[in-house]
Amino acid sequence: MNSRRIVKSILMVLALCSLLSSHVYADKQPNIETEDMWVVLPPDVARSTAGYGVIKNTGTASDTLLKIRSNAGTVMLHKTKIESGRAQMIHMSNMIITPGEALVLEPMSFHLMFSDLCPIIFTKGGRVTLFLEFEKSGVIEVEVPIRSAWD
Ligand SMILES: [Cu+2]
Repeated sequence: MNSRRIVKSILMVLALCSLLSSHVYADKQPNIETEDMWVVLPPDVARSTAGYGVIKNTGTASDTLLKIRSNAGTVMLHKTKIESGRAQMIHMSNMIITPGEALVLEPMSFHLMFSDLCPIIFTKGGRVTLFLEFEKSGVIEVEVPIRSAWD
């Protein structure tokens, strides 16, 4: 190999590297983070309870929340809607979170609805493990404290 051919092949490798790295840089990704998540400690007679907090996307691409599971019973994403003076809860089968946006879970709005409660887990000071399944980010596991609504 003469020196000109060596220089040429080095230049080709460099060009290829910069192409690859610019591709990685341009590849947009979602980044899901949770904040202040908590579950309401239900009264002994209750069959359901709610969970609140913030699920945000700090990445550069949208992601869709497809499913939520927990170790403490069935959990669904609900939205409370006021219709002719009455509060109704709507099951949201999925939810798109765009970059820089957050799904805010709070009373009278979006919330996690737990049913078929596992009584061993729903104790004061207990924790619920949530599995948030996203289209691109995959399954995100979050440990969520159980608190009394009056604390
Ligand atoms: Cu609900």
